[in-house]
Amino acid sequence: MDERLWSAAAAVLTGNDAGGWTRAAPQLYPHQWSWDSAFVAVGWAHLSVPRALTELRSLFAGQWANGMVPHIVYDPAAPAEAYFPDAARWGTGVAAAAPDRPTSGICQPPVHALALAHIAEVADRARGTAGRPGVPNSGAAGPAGARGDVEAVDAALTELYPKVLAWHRYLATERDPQGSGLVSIYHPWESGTDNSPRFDAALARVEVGDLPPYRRRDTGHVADPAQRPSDTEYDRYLWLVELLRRAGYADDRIAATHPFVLKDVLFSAILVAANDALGRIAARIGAPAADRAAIAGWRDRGRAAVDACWDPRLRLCLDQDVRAATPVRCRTVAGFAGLVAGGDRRSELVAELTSPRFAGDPRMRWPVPPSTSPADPAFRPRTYWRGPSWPVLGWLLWRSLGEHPAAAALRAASLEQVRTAGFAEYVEPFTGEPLGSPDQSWTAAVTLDWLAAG
Ligand code: 2M8
Repeated sequence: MDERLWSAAAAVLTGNDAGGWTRAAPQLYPHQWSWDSAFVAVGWAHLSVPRALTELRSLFAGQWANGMVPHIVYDPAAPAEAYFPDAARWGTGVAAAAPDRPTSGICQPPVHALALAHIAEVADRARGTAGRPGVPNSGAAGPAGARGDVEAVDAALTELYPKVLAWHRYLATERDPQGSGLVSIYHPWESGTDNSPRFDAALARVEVGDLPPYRRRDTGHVADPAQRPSDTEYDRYLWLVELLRRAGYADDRIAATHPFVLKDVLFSAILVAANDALGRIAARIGAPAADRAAIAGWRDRGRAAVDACWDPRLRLCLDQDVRAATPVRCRTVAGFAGLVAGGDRRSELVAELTSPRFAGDPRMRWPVPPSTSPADPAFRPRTYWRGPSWPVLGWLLWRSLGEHPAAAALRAASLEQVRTAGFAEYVEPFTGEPLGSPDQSWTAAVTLDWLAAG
Protein backbone atom coordinates (compact mmCIF):
# COMPACT_ATOMS: atom_id res chain seq x y z
CA MET A 1 0.00 0.00 0.00
CA ASP A 2 1.31 3.45 -0.96
CA GLU A 3 0.51 5.22 2.33
CA ARG A 4 1.56 8.63 1.04
CA LEU A 5 -0.79 8.49 -1.95
CA TRP A 6 -3.57 7.10 0.26
CA SER A 7 -3.28 10.00 2.72
CA ALA A 8 -3.10 12.56 -0.08
CA ALA A 9 -6.24 11.15 -1.73
CA ALA A 10 -8.07 11.04 1.60
CA ALA A 11 -7.07 14.67 2.23
CA VAL A 12 -8.67 15.73 -1.07
CA LEU A 13 -12.01 14.16 -0.12
CA THR A 14 -11.84 15.61 3.37
CA GLY A 15 -10.89 19.03 1.99
CA ASN A 16 -13.80 19.01 -0.47
CA ASP A 17 -16.26 17.71 2.13
CA ALA A 18 -19.00 20.30 2.49
CA GLY A 19 -20.63 18.42 5.38
CA GLY A 20 -22.72 15.49 4.15
CA TRP A 21 -21.88 16.00 0.50
CA THR A 22 -18.70 16.62 -1.47
CA ARG A 23 -17.85 19.46 -3.84
CA ALA A 24 -16.82 17.98 -7.19
CA ALA A 25 -13.79 20.30 -7.10
CA PRO A 26 -12.78 23.07 -4.69
CA GLN A 27 -13.18 26.10 -7.01
CA LEU A 28 -14.41 25.08 -10.45
CA TYR A 29 -17.30 22.86 -9.26
CA PRO A 30 -18.53 24.08 -5.84
CA HIS A 31 -21.80 22.08 -5.88
CA GLN A 32 -22.83 18.41 -5.73
CA TRP A 33 -22.72 16.73 -9.14
CA SER A 34 -24.69 13.54 -9.63
CA TRP A 35 -22.22 11.04 -11.09
CA ASP A 36 -19.26 12.66 -9.32
CA SER A 37 -21.11 12.03 -6.08
CA ALA A 38 -21.47 8.32 -6.86
CA PHE A 39 -17.77 7.93 -7.70
CA VAL A 40 -16.92 9.94 -4.60
CA ALA A 41 -19.02 7.56 -2.48
CA VAL A 42 -16.90 4.69 -3.84
CA GLY A 43 -13.85 6.44 -2.40
CA TRP A 44 -15.50 7.50 0.88
CA ALA A 45 -16.44 3.85 1.51
CA HIS A 46 -12.76 3.13 2.19
CA LEU A 47 -12.55 5.94 4.75
CA SER A 48 -15.97 5.77 6.37
CA VAL A 49 -18.94 3.65 5.31
CA PRO A 50 -21.48 5.95 7.04
CA ARG A 51 -19.99 8.98 5.28
CA ALA A 52 -20.22 7.20 1.92
CA LEU A 53 -23.89 6.48 2.55
CA THR A 54 -24.52 10.10 3.54
CA GLU A 55 -23.11 11.21 0.19
CA LEU A 56 -25.76 9.25 -1.70
CA ARG A 57 -28.54 10.18 0.73
CA SER A 58 -27.86 13.87 0.28
CA LEU A 59 -27.80 13.55 -3.51
CA PHE A 60 -31.09 11.67 -3.57
CA ALA A 61 -32.67 14.41 -1.42
CA GLY A 62 -32.63 16.40 -4.68
CA GLN A 63 -34.39 13.64 -6.68
CA TRP A 64 -37.36 14.84 -8.68
CA ALA A 65 -40.90 13.54 -8.22
CA ASN A 66 -40.65 11.80 -11.63
CA GLY A 67 -37.60 9.83 -10.44
CA MET A 68 -34.91 11.86 -12.21
CA VAL A 69 -31.73 12.50 -10.23
CA PRO A 70 -30.63 15.97 -11.35
CA HIS A 71 -27.09 16.47 -12.54
CA ILE A 72 -26.39 19.27 -10.04
CA VAL A 73 -27.78 19.73 -6.55
CA TYR A 74 -26.76 23.30 -5.77
CA ASP A 75 -25.27 24.57 -2.57
CA PRO A 76 -27.46 27.58 -1.73
CA ALA A 77 -24.58 28.88 0.41
CA ALA A 78 -22.08 29.08 -2.49
CA PRO A 79 -21.69 32.58 -3.91
CA ALA A 80 -23.89 33.08 -6.99
CA GLU A 81 -20.87 33.93 -9.12
CA ALA A 82 -19.04 30.70 -8.21
CA TYR A 83 -20.44 28.62 -11.08
CA PHE A 84 -22.51 29.21 -14.17
CA PRO A 85 -25.20 28.16 -15.01
CA ASP A 86 -26.46 28.90 -11.51
CA ALA A 87 -29.66 27.40 -10.10
CA ALA A 88 -31.82 30.34 -11.21
CA ARG A 89 -30.88 29.82 -14.85
CA TRP A 90 -32.57 26.39 -14.87
CA GLY A 91 -35.86 27.64 -13.42
CA THR A 92 -36.67 24.15 -12.16
CA GLY A 93 -38.68 25.18 -9.10
CA VAL A 94 -41.87 23.62 -10.42
CA ALA A 95 -40.38 20.25 -11.30
CA ALA A 96 -38.11 19.64 -8.34
CA ALA A 97 -39.25 17.39 -5.48
CA ALA A 98 -37.41 19.38 -2.82
CA PRO A 99 -37.61 23.10 -3.65
CA ASP A 100 -35.26 23.97 -0.75
CA ARG A 101 -32.50 22.13 -2.64
CA PRO A 102 -32.22 23.92 -5.97
CA THR A 103 -31.25 21.65 -8.84
CA SER A 104 -30.43 21.68 -12.51
CA GLY A 105 -32.98 20.25 -14.95
CA ILE A 106 -31.03 17.44 -16.63
CA CYS A 107 -29.34 14.24 -15.43
CA GLN A 108 -26.06 12.32 -15.69
CA PRO A 109 -25.08 8.65 -16.02
CA PRO A 110 -26.59 6.44 -13.27
CA VAL A 111 -23.48 5.23 -11.44
CA HIS A 112 -25.35 5.33 -8.10
CA ALA A 113 -26.41 1.68 -7.79
CA LEU A 114 -22.82 0.66 -8.55
CA ALA A 115 -21.68 2.89 -5.71
CA LEU A 116 -24.30 1.55 -3.32
CA ALA A 117 -23.40 -2.09 -4.08
CA HIS A 118 -19.72 -1.20 -3.72
CA ILE A 119 -20.26 0.36 -0.28
CA ALA A 120 -22.10 -2.79 0.80
CA GLU A 121 -19.20 -4.95 -0.43
CA VAL A 122 -16.64 -2.83 1.42
CA ALA A 123 -18.68 -3.08 4.64
CA ASP A 124 -19.14 -6.85 4.24
CA ARG A 125 -15.43 -7.31 3.59
CA ALA A 126 -14.48 -5.17 6.58
CA ARG A 127 -16.74 -7.26 8.81
CA GLY A 128 -14.93 -10.38 7.63
CA THR A 129 -11.50 -8.84 8.23
CA ALA A 130 -12.28 -6.39 11.07
CA GLY A 131 -9.20 -5.14 12.83
CA ARG A 132 -6.72 -6.83 10.48
CA PRO A 133 -3.74 -4.53 9.83
CA GLY A 134 -3.29 -3.37 6.24
CA VAL A 135 -6.93 -3.89 5.25
CA PRO A 136 -8.47 -0.53 4.39
CA ASN A 137 -11.49 0.48 6.45
CA SER A 138 -10.99 -2.36 8.89
CA GLY A 139 -8.52 -1.16 11.51
CA ALA A 140 -10.30 2.14 12.12
CA ALA A 141 -13.72 0.64 12.53
CA GLY A 142 -12.69 -2.43 14.54
CA PRO A 143 -14.99 -5.45 14.92
CA ALA A 144 -17.84 -3.49 16.55
CA GLY A 145 -17.50 -0.64 14.04
CA ALA A 146 -17.49 -3.09 11.15
CA ARG A 147 -20.68 -4.70 12.45
CA GLY A 148 -22.20 -1.24 12.81
CA ASP A 149 -21.22 -0.44 9.22
CA VAL A 150 -23.07 -3.47 7.91
CA GLU A 151 -26.14 -2.46 9.92
CA ALA A 152 -25.87 1.08 8.53
CA VAL A 153 -25.63 -0.35 5.01
CA ASP A 154 -28.70 -2.53 5.50
CA ALA A 155 -30.71 0.45 6.75
CA ALA A 156 -29.48 2.63 3.86
CA LEU A 157 -30.23 -0.05 1.26
CA THR A 158 -33.81 -0.27 2.49
CA GLU A 159 -34.14 3.51 2.41
CA LEU A 160 -32.37 4.15 -0.90
CA TYR A 161 -33.48 1.12 -2.90
CA PRO A 162 -36.94 2.54 -3.83
CA LYS A 163 -35.32 5.83 -4.83
CA VAL A 164 -32.73 4.16 -7.06
CA LEU A 165 -35.46 1.95 -8.52
CA ALA A 166 -37.54 5.05 -9.35
CA TRP A 167 -34.47 6.59 -10.98
CA HIS A 168 -33.86 3.54 -13.16
CA ARG A 169 -37.55 3.32 -14.00
CA TYR A 170 -37.51 6.95 -15.14
CA LEU A 171 -34.56 6.19 -17.45
CA ALA A 172 -36.11 2.98 -18.78
CA THR A 173 -39.43 4.65 -19.59
CA GLU A 174 -39.37 8.45 -19.98
CA ARG A 175 -35.89 8.36 -21.53
CA ASP A 176 -36.65 5.32 -23.65
CA PRO A 177 -40.30 5.53 -24.68
CA GLN A 178 -39.52 3.15 -27.55
CA GLY A 179 -38.31 0.45 -25.13
CA SER A 180 -35.14 0.18 -27.21
CA GLY A 181 -32.77 -0.44 -24.30
CA LEU A 182 -30.92 2.80 -25.10
CA VAL A 183 -31.29 5.99 -23.07
CA SER A 184 -32.01 9.33 -24.77
CA ILE A 185 -30.06 12.37 -23.66
CA TYR A 186 -31.17 15.96 -24.35
CA HIS A 187 -27.91 17.77 -23.67
CA PRO A 188 -24.18 16.93 -24.00
CA TRP A 189 -23.86 17.65 -20.26
CA GLU A 190 -26.08 14.64 -19.60
CA SER A 191 -23.42 12.35 -21.04
CA GLY A 192 -20.79 13.69 -18.61
CA THR A 193 -18.34 13.83 -21.56
CA ASP A 194 -19.52 17.32 -22.41
CA ASN A 195 -17.61 18.51 -25.47
CA SER A 196 -16.70 15.09 -26.84
CA PRO A 197 -16.63 14.98 -30.65
CA ARG A 198 -19.52 12.53 -30.24
CA PHE A 199 -21.76 15.59 -30.10
CA ASP A 200 -20.21 17.81 -32.77
CA ALA A 201 -22.61 16.98 -35.61
CA ALA A 202 -25.77 17.06 -33.48
CA LEU A 203 -24.69 20.27 -31.78
CA ALA A 204 -23.82 21.94 -35.10
CA ARG A 205 -27.45 21.54 -36.16
CA VAL A 206 -28.69 23.46 -33.09
CA GLU A 207 -29.61 26.97 -34.17
CA VAL A 208 -29.22 29.37 -31.28
CA GLY A 209 -32.27 31.63 -30.91
CA ASP A 210 -33.06 34.45 -28.57
CA LEU A 211 -30.55 33.51 -25.85
CA PRO A 212 -30.70 35.50 -22.59
CA PRO A 213 -27.26 37.00 -21.88
CA TYR A 214 -24.85 35.14 -19.61
CA ARG A 215 -21.31 35.27 -18.27
CA ARG A 216 -19.14 32.16 -18.08
CA ARG A 217 -17.36 31.45 -14.79
CA ASP A 218 -15.58 28.19 -15.66
CA THR A 219 -12.82 29.74 -17.76
CA GLY A 220 -11.70 31.86 -14.80
CA HIS A 221 -10.89 28.74 -12.75
CA VAL A 222 -8.41 27.05 -15.13
CA ALA A 223 -4.88 28.03 -16.16
CA ASP A 224 -5.78 28.23 -19.86
CA PRO A 225 -9.37 28.75 -21.13
CA ALA A 226 -8.46 26.61 -24.18
CA GLN A 227 -8.69 23.56 -21.85
CA ARG A 228 -12.44 24.22 -21.58
CA PRO A 229 -15.25 24.07 -24.20
CA SER A 230 -15.41 27.00 -26.65
CA ASP A 231 -17.81 29.97 -26.47
CA THR A 232 -19.67 28.65 -29.53
CA GLU A 233 -20.24 25.37 -27.72
CA TYR A 234 -21.39 27.26 -24.62
CA ASP A 235 -23.95 29.26 -26.59
CA ARG A 236 -25.45 26.02 -27.83
CA TYR A 237 -25.33 24.42 -24.37
CA LEU A 238 -27.19 27.41 -22.94
CA TRP A 239 -29.68 27.46 -25.78
CA LEU A 240 -30.50 23.79 -25.14
CA VAL A 241 -31.02 24.67 -21.45
CA GLU A 242 -33.35 27.47 -22.53
CA LEU A 243 -35.39 25.10 -24.71
CA LEU A 244 -35.67 22.53 -21.92
CA ARG A 245 -36.77 25.22 -19.50
CA ARG A 246 -39.40 26.48 -21.97
CA ALA A 247 -40.66 22.88 -22.37
CA GLY A 248 -41.17 22.76 -18.58
CA TYR A 249 -38.80 19.76 -18.39
CA ALA A 250 -41.66 17.58 -19.64
CA ASP A 251 -40.14 14.48 -21.23
CA ASP A 252 -42.95 13.94 -23.74
CA ARG A 253 -42.68 17.51 -25.05
CA ILE A 254 -38.92 17.32 -25.18
CA ALA A 255 -38.93 13.98 -27.01
CA ALA A 256 -41.26 15.47 -29.62
CA THR A 257 -39.63 18.85 -30.23
CA HIS A 258 -36.10 19.12 -28.85
CA PRO A 259 -33.39 19.51 -31.52
CA PHE A 260 -30.77 17.48 -29.63
CA VAL A 261 -31.77 13.88 -28.84
CA LEU A 262 -29.13 11.17 -28.81
CA LYS A 263 -29.19 7.55 -27.73
CA ASP A 264 -26.07 7.68 -25.57
CA VAL A 265 -24.32 4.32 -25.73
CA LEU A 266 -22.09 4.83 -22.67
CA PHE A 267 -24.93 6.17 -20.53
CA SER A 268 -27.02 3.16 -21.60
CA ALA A 269 -24.18 0.76 -20.74
CA ILE A 270 -23.75 2.31 -17.31
CA LEU A 271 -27.48 1.76 -16.76
CA VAL A 272 -26.99 -1.92 -17.64
CA ALA A 273 -24.18 -2.28 -15.07
CA ALA A 274 -26.25 -0.30 -12.56
CA ASN A 275 -29.26 -2.58 -13.09
CA ASP A 276 -27.00 -5.55 -12.48
CA ALA A 277 -25.95 -3.96 -9.17
CA LEU A 278 -29.53 -2.98 -8.30
CA GLY A 279 -30.63 -6.57 -8.92
CA ARG A 280 -28.11 -7.75 -6.32
CA ILE A 281 -29.35 -5.11 -3.87
CA ALA A 282 -32.97 -6.12 -4.52
CA ALA A 283 -32.11 -9.75 -3.76
CA ARG A 284 -30.29 -8.78 -0.56
CA ILE A 285 -33.19 -6.78 0.85
CA GLY A 286 -35.85 -9.21 -0.37
CA ALA A 287 -37.53 -6.79 -2.79
CA PRO A 288 -40.74 -7.93 -4.51
CA ALA A 289 -40.34 -10.41 -7.38
CA ALA A 290 -42.00 -7.96 -9.78
CA ASP A 291 -39.28 -5.36 -9.10
CA ARG A 292 -36.56 -7.94 -9.60
CA ALA A 293 -38.07 -9.08 -12.88
CA ALA A 294 -38.32 -5.46 -14.11
CA ILE A 295 -34.69 -4.76 -13.21
CA ALA A 296 -33.45 -7.93 -14.93
CA GLY A 297 -35.56 -7.06 -17.97
CA TRP A 298 -34.05 -3.56 -18.26
CA ARG A 299 -30.57 -5.02 -17.82
CA ASP A 300 -30.95 -7.68 -20.52
CA ARG A 301 -32.67 -5.36 -22.96
CA GLY A 302 -29.98 -2.72 -22.45
CA ARG A 303 -27.13 -5.19 -22.84
CA ALA A 304 -28.47 -6.47 -26.15
CA ALA A 305 -29.07 -2.91 -27.39
CA VAL A 306 -25.52 -1.78 -26.52
CA ASP A 307 -24.12 -4.82 -28.35
CA ALA A 308 -26.24 -3.90 -31.35
CA CYS A 309 -24.48 -0.50 -31.48
CA TRP A 310 -21.23 -2.31 -32.39
CA ASP A 311 -19.57 -0.92 -35.51
CA PRO A 312 -17.32 -3.50 -37.21
CA ARG A 313 -15.27 -0.85 -39.01
CA LEU A 314 -14.42 1.37 -36.01
CA ARG A 315 -14.53 -1.68 -33.70
CA LEU A 316 -16.41 0.37 -31.11
CA CYS A 317 -20.01 0.80 -29.94
CA LEU A 318 -21.55 3.97 -31.36
CA ASP A 319 -24.16 6.47 -30.16
CA GLN A 320 -27.29 6.85 -32.25
CA ASP A 321 -28.33 10.38 -33.27
CA VAL A 322 -32.13 10.23 -33.08
CA ARG A 323 -32.82 13.42 -35.06
CA ALA A 324 -30.43 12.52 -37.89
CA ALA A 325 -31.32 8.81 -37.62
CA THR A 326 -27.64 7.82 -37.95
CA PRO A 327 -24.94 6.27 -35.81
CA VAL A 328 -22.30 8.77 -34.63
CA ARG A 329 -19.12 7.65 -36.29
CA CYS A 330 -16.23 8.75 -34.12
CA ARG A 331 -13.60 7.15 -31.95
CA THR A 332 -14.06 8.06 -28.32
CA VAL A 333 -13.86 6.32 -24.98
CA ALA A 334 -17.67 5.96 -25.02
CA GLY A 335 -17.13 3.31 -27.69
CA PHE A 336 -16.09 0.87 -24.92
CA ALA A 337 -19.69 0.85 -23.70
CA GLY A 338 -19.87 -2.85 -24.54
CA LEU A 339 -17.22 -3.55 -21.90
CA VAL A 340 -19.17 -1.62 -19.29
CA ALA A 341 -22.43 -3.38 -20.18
CA GLY A 342 -20.74 -6.78 -20.13
CA GLY A 343 -21.94 -7.93 -23.54
CA ASP A 344 -20.57 -10.19 -26.28
CA ARG A 345 -17.89 -7.85 -27.71
CA ARG A 346 -15.52 -8.08 -24.76
CA SER A 347 -12.46 -9.51 -26.49
CA GLU A 348 -12.71 -7.19 -29.51
CA LEU A 349 -13.13 -4.19 -27.22
CA VAL A 350 -10.18 -5.10 -24.99
CA ALA A 351 -8.07 -5.45 -28.14
CA GLU A 352 -9.20 -2.00 -29.31
CA LEU A 353 -8.64 -0.43 -25.88
CA THR A 354 -5.02 -1.56 -25.78
CA SER A 355 -4.42 -0.88 -29.49
CA PRO A 356 -2.38 2.07 -30.85
CA ARG A 357 -5.69 3.86 -31.43
CA PHE A 358 -6.21 4.17 -27.66
CA ALA A 359 -4.09 3.26 -24.61
CA GLY A 360 -1.48 1.53 -26.79
CA ASP A 361 -0.52 4.66 -28.74
CA PRO A 362 3.28 4.71 -28.29
CA ARG A 363 3.18 8.47 -27.63
CA MET A 364 1.15 7.97 -24.44
CA ARG A 365 2.99 8.87 -21.26
CA TRP A 366 1.03 6.07 -19.53
CA PRO A 367 -1.05 3.38 -21.23
CA VAL A 368 -4.44 4.70 -20.09
CA PRO A 369 -7.42 5.39 -22.36
CA PRO A 370 -7.67 8.93 -23.75
CA SER A 371 -11.16 10.49 -23.90
CA THR A 372 -10.88 10.71 -27.68
CA SER A 373 -8.64 8.52 -29.81
CA PRO A 374 -5.52 10.20 -31.25
CA ALA A 375 -6.63 8.49 -34.47
CA ASP A 376 -9.80 10.58 -34.58
CA PRO A 377 -9.59 13.80 -36.63
CA ALA A 378 -11.20 15.75 -33.76
CA PHE A 379 -8.49 14.71 -31.25
CA ARG A 380 -7.06 17.65 -29.21
CA PRO A 381 -4.67 16.56 -26.45
CA ARG A 382 -5.30 19.53 -24.12
CA THR A 383 -8.99 20.21 -24.64
CA TYR A 384 -11.38 18.78 -22.07
CA TRP A 385 -13.17 15.65 -23.41
CA ARG A 386 -11.52 15.84 -26.83
CA GLY A 387 -8.33 13.94 -25.97
CA PRO A 388 -7.08 14.20 -22.37
CA SER A 389 -7.37 11.13 -20.19
CA TRP A 390 -9.84 11.16 -17.31
CA PRO A 391 -8.82 8.87 -14.42
CA VAL A 392 -12.46 8.34 -13.47
CA LEU A 393 -13.24 6.79 -16.85
CA GLY A 394 -10.13 4.64 -16.55
CA TRP A 395 -11.60 3.40 -13.27
CA LEU A 396 -14.94 2.58 -14.89
CA LEU A 397 -13.21 0.53 -17.60
CA TRP A 398 -10.86 -1.09 -15.07
CA ARG A 399 -13.84 -2.18 -13.01
CA SER A 400 -15.56 -3.51 -16.11
CA LEU A 401 -12.50 -5.59 -17.05
CA GLY A 402 -12.88 -7.70 -13.90
CA GLU A 403 -10.23 -10.45 -13.78
CA HIS A 404 -8.92 -9.81 -17.31
CA PRO A 405 -5.11 -9.32 -17.29
CA ALA A 406 -5.59 -5.89 -18.92
CA ALA A 407 -7.18 -4.74 -15.65
CA ALA A 408 -3.98 -5.05 -13.62
CA ALA A 409 -2.01 -3.15 -16.26
CA LEU A 410 -4.61 -0.37 -16.37
CA ARG A 411 -4.64 -0.05 -12.58
CA ALA A 412 -0.84 0.13 -12.40
CA ALA A 413 -0.66 2.75 -15.18
CA SER A 414 -3.45 4.80 -13.62
CA LEU A 415 -1.74 4.84 -10.24
CA GLU A 416 1.50 5.96 -11.89
CA GLN A 417 -0.45 8.73 -13.57
CA VAL A 418 -1.95 10.07 -10.32
CA ARG A 419 1.40 9.79 -8.53
CA THR A 420 2.85 12.15 -11.13
CA ALA A 421 -0.07 14.34 -12.22
CA GLY A 422 -1.82 14.47 -8.84
CA PHE A 423 -5.60 14.41 -8.51
CA ALA A 424 -6.14 16.45 -11.66
CA GLU A 425 -9.52 16.57 -13.33
CA TYR A 426 -7.90 15.41 -16.61
CA VAL A 427 -4.42 14.85 -18.00
CA GLU A 428 -2.63 15.59 -21.27
CA PRO A 429 -2.10 12.04 -22.50
CA PHE A 430 1.33 12.47 -24.12
CA THR A 431 3.10 14.81 -21.67
CA GLY A 432 1.24 13.87 -18.48
CA GLU A 433 0.53 17.54 -17.70
CA PRO A 434 -2.33 17.96 -15.19
CA LEU A 435 -5.23 19.96 -16.69
CA GLY A 436 -8.56 21.41 -15.55
CA SER A 437 -9.13 21.54 -11.82
CA PRO A 438 -6.59 20.32 -9.27
CA ASP A 439 -7.88 18.23 -6.33
CA GLN A 440 -10.83 16.85 -8.27
CA SER A 441 -12.87 14.73 -5.85
CA TRP A 442 -13.59 11.79 -8.15
CA THR A 443 -9.92 11.42 -9.13
CA ALA A 444 -9.00 11.10 -5.44
CA ALA A 445 -11.92 8.72 -4.83
CA VAL A 446 -10.98 6.26 -7.57
CA THR A 447 -7.35 6.41 -6.42
CA LEU A 448 -8.47 5.17 -2.99
CA ASP A 449 -10.31 2.29 -4.62
CA TRP A 450 -7.35 1.36 -6.83
CA LEU A 451 -5.08 1.39 -3.78
CA ALA A 452 -7.54 -0.67 -1.75
CA ALA A 453 -7.59 -3.26 -4.55
CA GLY A 454 -3.82 -3.80 -4.32
C1 2M8 B 1 -18.01 18.62 -16.15
O1 2M8 B 1 -19.28 19.16 -16.47
C2 2M8 B 1 -19.75 20.42 -15.99
C3 2M8 B 1 -21.19 20.55 -16.43
O2 2M8 B 1 -21.96 19.54 -15.85
C4 2M8 B 1 -18.96 21.60 -16.51
O3 2M8 B 1 -18.12 21.45 -17.41
O4 2M8 B 1 -19.21 22.72 -16.03
C5 2M8 B 1 -18.00 17.18 -16.72
O5 2M8 B 1 -16.71 16.64 -16.72
C6 2M8 B 1 -18.95 16.30 -15.93
O6 2M8 B 1 -18.87 14.96 -16.35
C7 2M8 B 1 -18.67 16.39 -14.43
O7 2M8 B 1 -19.67 15.69 -13.75
C8 2M8 B 1 -18.61 17.84 -13.93
C9 2M8 B 1 -18.11 17.96 -12.50
O8 2M8 B 1 -16.91 17.23 -12.34
O9 2M8 B 1 -17.74 18.62 -14.77
